[in-house]
Amino acid sequence: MTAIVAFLASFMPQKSVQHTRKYGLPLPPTLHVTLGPEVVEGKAVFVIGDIHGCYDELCELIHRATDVEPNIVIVCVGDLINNGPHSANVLKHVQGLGCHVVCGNHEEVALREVTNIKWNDGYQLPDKYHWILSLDPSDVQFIESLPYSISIPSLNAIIVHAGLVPGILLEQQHTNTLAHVRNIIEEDYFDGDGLVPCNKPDHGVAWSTLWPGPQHVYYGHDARRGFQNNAHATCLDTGCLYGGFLTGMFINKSKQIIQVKAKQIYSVGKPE
Ligand SMILES: [Mn+2]
Repeated sequence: MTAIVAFLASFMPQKSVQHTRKYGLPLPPTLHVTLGPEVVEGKAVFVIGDIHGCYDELCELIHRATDVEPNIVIVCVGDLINNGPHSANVLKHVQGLGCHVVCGNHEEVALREVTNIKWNDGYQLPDKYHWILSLDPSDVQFIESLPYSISIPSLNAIIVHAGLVPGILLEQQHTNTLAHVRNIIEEDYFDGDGLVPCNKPDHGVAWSTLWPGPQHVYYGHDARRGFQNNAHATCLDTGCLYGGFLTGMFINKSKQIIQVKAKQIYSVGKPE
């Protein structure tokens, strides 16, 4: 089935995407970043799932990863922040370590709140976003600059926060897909819109089950389904925020997975 969907999708005309961003945010300077040999050659690439302010678990995960491979390049799938205990610390730590990060839906929310604070006199910042007030301008610039995908051609890998619609070129994928999609609704190709991205978990099927490759996609955003290892897509969001695990994976050589158990349940309720 997957092969058929991908085969059909590859023949459909590509609609040209209008690049916009949620909440009317300006686009980052580069939507799609490529890490070439000058960055990754001779190093182990370690991809880390959704952190959501879980700073202690992040430090432990990186410590354990560097015990395995001292020379690593770290790539984060986004949602570094919000709803967890130490969002600002996580932001500063990943910058200090020179991690490569893609933009998640929660980075967009943080930028929306920064804009609200800046332009709306007397804006009542919700309590859960008060951590934003401790950011330096350079931290905000860092979030503003985050791309929506990171490709590593030498490893045949793409890292995004949420996912992709099969049959659409990476450069033609909408930012809302890259940072929000969970499922795909299959509509008629002639009377409908073909493969339609959707972020509701109970409509359609997981996008990653339809993704045909050839690149392998590493992503997060789907704590409800948790770790998923499809033929050409691996989900690394294992709900640390909800008392699950923070997961990282070496994506060259060993494919070794390292997990750190959450120190506590930081958010109750159904994982998003
Ligand atoms: Mn997310």
